[in-house]
Parts: sequence; C-alpha cells; structure tokens
Amino acid sequence: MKSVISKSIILLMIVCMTAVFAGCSAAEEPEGSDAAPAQGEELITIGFSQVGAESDWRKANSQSMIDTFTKDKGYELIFEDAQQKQQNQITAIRTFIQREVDYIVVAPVTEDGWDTVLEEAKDAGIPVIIVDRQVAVSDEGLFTCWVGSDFELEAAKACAWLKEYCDRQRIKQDEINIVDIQGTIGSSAQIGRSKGLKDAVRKNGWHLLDEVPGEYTQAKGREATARMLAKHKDVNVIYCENDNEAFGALEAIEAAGRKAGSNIRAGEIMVISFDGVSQLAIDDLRAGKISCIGECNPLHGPRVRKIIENLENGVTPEKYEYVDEDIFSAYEELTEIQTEGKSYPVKIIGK
Ligand code: GZL
Repeated sequence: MKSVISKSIILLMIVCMTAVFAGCSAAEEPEGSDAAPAQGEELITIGFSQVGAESDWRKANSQSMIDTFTKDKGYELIFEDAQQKQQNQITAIRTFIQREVDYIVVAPVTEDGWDTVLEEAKDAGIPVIIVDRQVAVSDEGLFTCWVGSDFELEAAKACAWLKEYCDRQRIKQDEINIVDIQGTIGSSAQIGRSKGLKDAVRKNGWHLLDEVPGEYTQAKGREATARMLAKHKDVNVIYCENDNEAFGALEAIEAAGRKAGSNIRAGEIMVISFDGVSQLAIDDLRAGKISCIGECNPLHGPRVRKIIENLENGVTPEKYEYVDEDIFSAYEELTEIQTEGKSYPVKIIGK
C-alpha cells in the first residue's frame, strides 16, 4: 500500500535544511540526467523502505529521495516509513517483491537480520540498493551496492577536533570526562561513532564515563543526558551521536543549572554532535552551545539515481560508495585537523 509522507510538512523542513545544508556542506551531489522520459516510456518503479522520521537527518534523507524519483523524471517511488521497526521494513520489501518493482532501495534500521528477505528479493531478480546504514549479511551478493557515510571517520574527525582543541586551550587530555549518548543500538552509524570515540579515548587518555542509548531522538537525548549529569558530577563533554540528541542534551544541561559551551575550564559542558543538517544545529554551533558537528550528508537521492541509471545502461556500480563530509565548528583558531595520516579542513561557522 503506497504511503506517501505528507509533503507539505516535509517540504517546509527541507527548504530550511537544504538551504542550510547546501550552505555548509562541501559535498557535491552527482548530477543525474534531468532528461524527461520519452513519451509513453514505462516508469521505473522503485520501492523505498525508509527507517522512519526520527530525526532532521532522516527527514532530509527522505525528501532527497522523494525529490529525485518523480514521475516527470521517469520514476514511480513507493515510499514506506518503517517507524524504526525492522519487521515493518521486511514486510515492505516483501510487498515490493509482490508488486514486482524494478528496484528495491533500503535504509536499514540496524545491520543484522536481512539475509532471508534479501534472498527472497534476489530469487525474484530485483536489484537491492542499500543506503545510509549498512547490512551485515552472509553473502554480499544479496545486495547490488551501498551508498552512505564512513561513520568511524566521522567520529575520528570529531575526536581529532576535541584533542586539538584541548591542546590549544592547554587542557590536559586526561581532564576529559566524556559520556556517549548513543544512536540506535546496532545501527552502522551508532557502531561507527561509538567505536571511533572508544578508539580516541584509548589513544588520548580520556575517561569514557558511560555509554547510554539516545535513539537519535531529542526526547531520549534529553532523558539520557539528565541521567548522566545526575550520575557523573565530573562529566565535562557530552558526545551526542546526532543533532536531535544534542538538542535534548542542551535542554538537560540547562535544566540541571549548568552551561553548555567549550570553556571546560570554567565548568561549561562541551557538546559534540553529528549531522549538521538543520538550521537549529547551525545556530547552536554559532551560539557556542554545540562546539563541533561531524557532518553527515543525507542527500542520497541523486547518488541512488546515478546508480540506477548505470544499472539501466548495463554499467556495474561500485559495491561501496562513501560520500565526502566535512566537520563544522565556530572555534576560529582551529581550521584543520589530522586523523589516520590525513588532513581535513574544519568549516568555520562564523558568528
Ligand atoms: C546517519 C544516519 C543517522 C543520523 C541520525 O547516516 O543513519 O540516523 O545521524 C539518523 O540523525 O536518525
């Protein structure tokens, strides 16, 4: 059953986000040909199983797919929102198979549990493109290709920023007492961002006081942060695995009578985050409430279209396509960071 998310609400969101995201993001979108289909040409049908609408990132990701796969460009998009439940995604994929769509696109909520349904899609001869988070399957032949972010690199860059910041502010690395407000447990973004933090904790001698699920939502981010502030009096960095958790963390910090900011020495609590999609996140960065954001590019629509165009023309796509991403901060003295032997520019978001 086709379920099209109400476009008016999303459209409003996307206008703000895309303007912001385009303003901040360095990543260029691959150009899909905008040629309209020849008269009477069959539409290419795409079944898209989306995680849900849990975050600003997710809404921007959904809108990118909706904007890309339109009838005037020769596509029919069947959009299914799984409300963050894997079983709903599996049901949606089975519906797509029954409807004999031309392509199945899946943004998997978590990495495990996909072998059986992907086997069914393969048996039906329908190519499956995985976007955003990855799937952990016994046979990589069960999907055609994947496009998304390098979540461990996102974490490595954000942690390299924190290490550099401490060095410049003459804050000893072992003064860092950090809690991790994790994303949806078992999702690639959570696995990568949590692992990247743990690697940095070991390398820099920070203290990882706790890890708690924040499920990428503002409400859970607020709840988890409040618990951490009550439990750990010495915490001075809150590492949020997306911006919506960070918005909740800022509310909890204020409710606890503390101040969010990068002046750890003066007792402020530093908030680090990921995504950088919404105007609110950029405003919080500019105001110094969030100290650093690891960009996570949600605009996968054009990339998936390029993949489908190639497949239509018999061109085999790369198995794994990683998108380029920046790191944002308002701290003007730190314009470049190094990690894993490479340098990355820091995009300074001016006051
Ligand atoms: C990352 C994506 C994550 C975002 C969150 O690619 O999977 O899920 O960081 C979203 O905002 O909910």
